[in-house]
Amino acid sequence: MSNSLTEYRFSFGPWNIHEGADPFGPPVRESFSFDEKVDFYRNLGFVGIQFHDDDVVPDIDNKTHSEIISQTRSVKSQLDNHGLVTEVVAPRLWESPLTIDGAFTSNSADERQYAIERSKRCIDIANELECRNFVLWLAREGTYIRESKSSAEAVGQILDAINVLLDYNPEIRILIEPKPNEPMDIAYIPTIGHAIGLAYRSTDPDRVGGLIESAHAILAGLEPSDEMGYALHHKKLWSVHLNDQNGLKFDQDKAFGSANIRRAFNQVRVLEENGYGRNGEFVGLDVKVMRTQPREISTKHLLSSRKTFLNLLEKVRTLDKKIEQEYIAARDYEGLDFYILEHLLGTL
Ligand code: 3MF
Ligand code: MG
Repeated sequence: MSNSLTEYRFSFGPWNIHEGADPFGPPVRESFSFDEKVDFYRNLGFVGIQFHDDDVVPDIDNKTHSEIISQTRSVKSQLDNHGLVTEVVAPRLWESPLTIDGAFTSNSADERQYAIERSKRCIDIANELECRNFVLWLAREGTYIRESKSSAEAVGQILDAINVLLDYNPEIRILIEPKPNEPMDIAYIPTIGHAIGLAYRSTDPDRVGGLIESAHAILAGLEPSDEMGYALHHKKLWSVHLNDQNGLKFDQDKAFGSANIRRAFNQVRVLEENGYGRNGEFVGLDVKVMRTQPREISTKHLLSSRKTFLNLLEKVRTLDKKIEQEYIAARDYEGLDFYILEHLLGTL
């Protein structure tokens, strides 16, 4: 690893600019069009774009293969014109009437087949966008009641699907984005440990890794920076969705650092200290603006999350390693704890 400082590159998905609907209320802001969203990126300090397949090709299930490719090419040239690159593409496997009972783990063979075909189309899109990163958020791969499926069999079905997709395109890398609890009651692949276990069991372990979203780790009752450390050790942390979460509630996607600044500091710390970003990984965000925010200023959560990352990066880089090591050597973790707090507060 060279001694030069990592120049982090940031990404977000178009769904991060949204209309404020939640399960209990309708949209409160007019939509921005896809073109308007693309125009925002550079001004907000972002060069990477995260996609769902149907962000690129709306109504994808009713399009022919050649329509999918030509629509993707037009988005590619739009991105080129803006100096944007595609970080990841993910098949939106949780909205179709054919995935109500799960995608790769549906109890219907036809529905499982649909999920595979849809994922292949998504890989074709990634390929046209010159993107190798295929994200699998296994949204509906779980159960509302345990008795409806066999969990052991379901894990095999997910693994089989991963192997089919690895085989379909020899360039693509699969990034599993684990989440424990939503939209299903319980998910089959709830943590990064589960995801990495599957990676090693696949036909090409070097091409299966993970994406960790802060809030998803917190919702599993885990410490996001340690989850990241686990994946970093395995060289399988290929993307992150930084955000924040106030306790074990619904998936809040709060601005990074807004609920717990020290927890955010430790995420930046583990990324920085383990060379994240040096192989082209992006610092991805997955954040929602508050429902209360007026439309004209409904991208502030993106600006602030990126700035918080950079502010905390400065804190990581300016932490006095010598002092830190002295506290550790003396096993004075009380002293270290307070040193970190004073450093974060700027009261030293
Ligand atoms: C759900 C998520 C998703 C994924 C996205 C890309 C809608 O909690 O975080 O965002 O990040 O589908 O994988
Ligand atoms: Mg996410």
